[in-house]
Amino acid sequence: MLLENKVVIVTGGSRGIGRAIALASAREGAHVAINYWRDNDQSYGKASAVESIVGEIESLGRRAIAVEGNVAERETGFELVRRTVEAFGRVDVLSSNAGICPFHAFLDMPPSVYETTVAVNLNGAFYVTQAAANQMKAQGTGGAIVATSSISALVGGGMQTHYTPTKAGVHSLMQSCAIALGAYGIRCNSVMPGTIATDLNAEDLSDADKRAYMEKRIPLGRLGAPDDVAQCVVFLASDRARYVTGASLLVDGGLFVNLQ
Ligand code: RM4
Repeated sequence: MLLENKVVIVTGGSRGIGRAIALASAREGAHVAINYWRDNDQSYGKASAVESIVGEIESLGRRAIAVEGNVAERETGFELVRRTVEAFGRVDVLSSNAGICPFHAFLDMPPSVYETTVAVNLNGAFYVTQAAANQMKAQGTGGAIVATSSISALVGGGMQTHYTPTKAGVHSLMQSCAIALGAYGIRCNSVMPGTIATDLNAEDLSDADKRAYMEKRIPLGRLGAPDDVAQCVVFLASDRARYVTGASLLVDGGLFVNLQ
């Protein structure tokens, strides 16, 4: 078990990549605190999504709590850590995963779309990392922070001018936190998912031509699955990555390197 009896916080943990991270962590022996935030996407029926992930983790013989909160608000991170410590006594791993990508053209993008994306993806990552790192420092036994950045930290997207800078920022945040927190034995790394089939991009990929274009560009010939990313997060969170900090790991099927 790579995370035996570790306590793992996952933001955005009820759906998509975050849900896979929560399950993969529990399968490796962790207890999990799942952050989630209501949204207008009723396809999951938020309560059912949250209840089902908690139930799946408990069926593995592990404990789980669900804590609602918008990571864009600074207090959410500190409340999430407080509730986690209240339930499990400590925090060993933070998966700073919550993020949104409302695809939108650049020239007519409303300020609200830009500002909300920055607030959730970048501000949220900063605040929850700060809260978890303070708890880890107080515990005195180190810890691991793994942020979900993106291939979009390295390359652009015409409909993602608001989103790609936030993913570049998350990547850079982990690099600087690795320096700031190394003295406390807290490792900070990021994963860079490529095109992973989740509800984040379901609408975008519902365009058959777009989906075929993306699949053709990926050397491994398929879109990623959430668990493809989760396995890499578990590795970076585990003691197998004990000498890895400030690093980033592309999880993209070869998409980034595929020029021709
Ligand atoms: C990723 C990448 C994918 C997109 C998701 C939403 O960073 O751009 O292609 O589907 O974001």
